[in-house]
Amino acid sequence: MDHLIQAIFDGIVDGSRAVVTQKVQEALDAHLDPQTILNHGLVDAMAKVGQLFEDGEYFVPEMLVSARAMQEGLNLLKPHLLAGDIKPMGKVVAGTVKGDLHDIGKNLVCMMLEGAGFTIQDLGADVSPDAFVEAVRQGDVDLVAMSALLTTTMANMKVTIQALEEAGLRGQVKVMIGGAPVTEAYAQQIGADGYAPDASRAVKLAQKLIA
Ligand code: B1M
Repeated sequence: MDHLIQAIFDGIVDGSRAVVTQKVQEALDAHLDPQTILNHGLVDAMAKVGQLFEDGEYFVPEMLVSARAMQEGLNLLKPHLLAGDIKPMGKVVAGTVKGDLHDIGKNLVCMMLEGAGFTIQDLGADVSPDAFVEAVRQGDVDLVAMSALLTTTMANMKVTIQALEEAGLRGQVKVMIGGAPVTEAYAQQIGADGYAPDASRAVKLAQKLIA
């Protein structure tokens, strides 16, 4: 079974959508745990891609094809990550903040939240503070979930919280944040209600925040 996980890992690193699709399907057919496929096949491989980029071996095009391969794998895994007996939870407005195009982590968080019964309004990537404010203004939102992967775009989480305050909407919603450069201390510093380091802890945090 390990050879399948290794093949998925290699498929992501090589940016081969065909290999990833085929091997994820084979792993599912072989009844491998979807969480194991996700964490060791897909997520670990993207960390490796990041390392290769840092080492100057990969450039943006390589990161992009790996990201596309990863998204294919995630799409296949999605139905298997959703819990069987879902009870309806609150509504989440999610997005990657302005200036930031990294959406895989945010997609994964949305997927897991959906699996836990939350209704998701996914605003996508490069989402302006105004777009978050407008979505909250439309009503019925319990939680705003913001993702950032760049140290340069993290600051837009703070700007978005300020925009919610200025619009008089901050009191109506909880705000949670995450993404590789984000920390608990940063969440406290900018007045977010919580921070989660990964998608499964994002689900636990969301449940806690709206309880
Ligand atoms: Co970019 N990139 N990238 N990139 N990229 C990083 C983030 C980087 C760390 C790579 C590196 O140097 N090692 C680096 C950032 C450095 C920094 O700021 N400190 C970087 C850079 C520099 C850049 C560009 C500036 C490169 C350039 O143009 N010179 C550029 C910026 C573009 C922009 O956004 N304006 C850029 C572009 C890209 C691509 C477009 C090519 C592509 C993204 C494609 C896409 O997302 N559709 C890309 C990729 C793929 C990466 C890496 C390799 C992988 C990111 C990823 O998808 N990881 C990344 C290196 C790395 O992270 N090791 C890198 C997998 C994903 C599942 O993990 O997103 O961390 P992650 O999400 C996790 C947690 O963080 C958490 O849960 C998720 C699941 O466990 N989480 C949350 C995320 N959001 C959350 C929200 C929550 C809670 C938890 O609550 C709301």
